Amino acid sequence: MKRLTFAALGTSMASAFRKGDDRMPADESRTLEEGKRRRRVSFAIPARAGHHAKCPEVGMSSQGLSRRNFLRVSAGVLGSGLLNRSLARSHVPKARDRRPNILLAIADDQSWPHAGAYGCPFVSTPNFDRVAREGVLFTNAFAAAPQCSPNRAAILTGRYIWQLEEAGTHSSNFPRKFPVYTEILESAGYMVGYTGKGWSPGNWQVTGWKRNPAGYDFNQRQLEERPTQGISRIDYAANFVQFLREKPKDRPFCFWFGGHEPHRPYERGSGLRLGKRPELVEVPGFLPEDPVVREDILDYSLEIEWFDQQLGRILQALEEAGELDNTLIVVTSDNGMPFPRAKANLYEYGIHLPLAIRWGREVRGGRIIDALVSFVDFAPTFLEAAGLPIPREMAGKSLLDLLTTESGPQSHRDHILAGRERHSHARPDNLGYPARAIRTERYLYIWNARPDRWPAGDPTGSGEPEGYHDIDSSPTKTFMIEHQNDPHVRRLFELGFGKRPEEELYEVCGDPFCLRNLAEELAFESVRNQLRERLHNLLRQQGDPRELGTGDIFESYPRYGQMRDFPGFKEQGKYNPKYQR
Ligand SMILES: [Ca+2]
Repeated sequence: MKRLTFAALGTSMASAFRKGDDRMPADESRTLEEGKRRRRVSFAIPARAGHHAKCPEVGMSSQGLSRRNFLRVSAGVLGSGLLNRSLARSHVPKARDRRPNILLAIADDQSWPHAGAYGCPFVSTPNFDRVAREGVLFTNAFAAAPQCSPNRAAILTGRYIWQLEEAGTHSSNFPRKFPVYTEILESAGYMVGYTGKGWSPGNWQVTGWKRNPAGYDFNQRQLEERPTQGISRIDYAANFVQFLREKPKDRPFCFWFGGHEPHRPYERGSGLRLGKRPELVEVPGFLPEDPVVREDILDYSLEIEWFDQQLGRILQALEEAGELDNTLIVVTSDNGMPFPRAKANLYEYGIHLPLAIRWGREVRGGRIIDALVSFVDFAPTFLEAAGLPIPREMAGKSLLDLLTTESGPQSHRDHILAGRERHSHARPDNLGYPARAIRTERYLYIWNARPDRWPAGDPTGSGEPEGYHDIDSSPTKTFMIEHQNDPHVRRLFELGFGKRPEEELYEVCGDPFCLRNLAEELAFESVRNQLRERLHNLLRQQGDPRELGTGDIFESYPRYGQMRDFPGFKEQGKYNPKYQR
């Protein structure tokens, strides 16, 4: 595969991100070239704890860009000739000659800054970067849940997890009654398939589905060799080619490429062994600075690169089939990195995810969009692109206007919502850790509905030595448990593993690692109160059982994954009668 030069651009942008103190509006789309030349970006690439990017100042627009700077940027865009193009073709025509194919490429457990296009210095993702360069790079895309199956269900249904009953909890079942975009497209004549990880983990058969909600299974083809023991044997690209071969020529397709990477377990030391450099790793501020952690992050980054290489092979197959430009391609992840205070947490590194979208000539390429977008927006986007009506039950909002409107400030939504219920079997009686969050451009407000419970799972009682089972087993987790009383680990251990107050508030533009809870600080009282009220109003409107006083129903839902030796209810695949209504 041809080596692309976009990674070099990403690196140069990375230094701009760190130095940048000048801001673009969050809802302003801009060109990558523009970003490169002017060296300005609107989001803070994470730096070590204590090094905080500036938040927008008073007197600037709410998006953080002064009127004067906005005019300068507009002039730059005009000078580049891009604005002229956009005026000539400002909207996608509604009626298309051919219905587009839909390709969703979704990694497993990759946090948002960890792609070359975002300036990450320790991962190389030329194919993600290509999609971003030839399409659009999103800097503020948010999962509906920080866990595999709940967020995947939100993608498929365009609904929030509190609207999905069993599918709102991890590794449960998927009620048959919820319409999913793959099925709507199939009814409209699309051929629908997936390779790798579809809607998972969980049991879809038990509720009457005849196939995985992500599509028909294409997982037969396997690799003869794989670079590490942690990487899946499934040959994603060969399975995609098989899918294309089986597809009748006159039918459009909808395909889900669900990489198993960078989900754990990793082959320990594989990053180092295959030449990754620990000194380039930027350890997020919520993790301790230690070689064990750096090497763990290297193993993670190696798997991100594997996913990206397979994406490259799939793009090549699309090109060879002559379908590249007639395919709406979405590249993203399902939740954040599998480390303490990231995956399964409503903090930035749990729900803020990478996203790039390409769609031939329908979406002008080379732009960065800072607008807030939610994963519940994907299903309506796919349906609208296919010329189909969007069911009323879908809570998301199509991204097509945002993608196809080329000039001027754009807005999509002024907040995103996310939530979590049960993750692993991590507490007595198979209880979960219910929490909800609202994220605006500047703030993240979290409501922990049961602060009496352990957010990462109970420390003991599982019959296993380590505890905290909502954190995936890993060298980093073990290191933090073993060193929890060391001075440089103690506070981070408390943040990642300890109990939390009912309310948390973070000013994420300056605190991307969510280390300083402002919820009890007097200066932020009115911000907290406003966000609290907004969140609860929205949840009430959407019928969230946690808001309506019937939230215990989530504790009743079956879990089909591994059960541990905690006291109380522990029957795999069964409803807990104690919490059924
Ligand atoms: Ca995942």
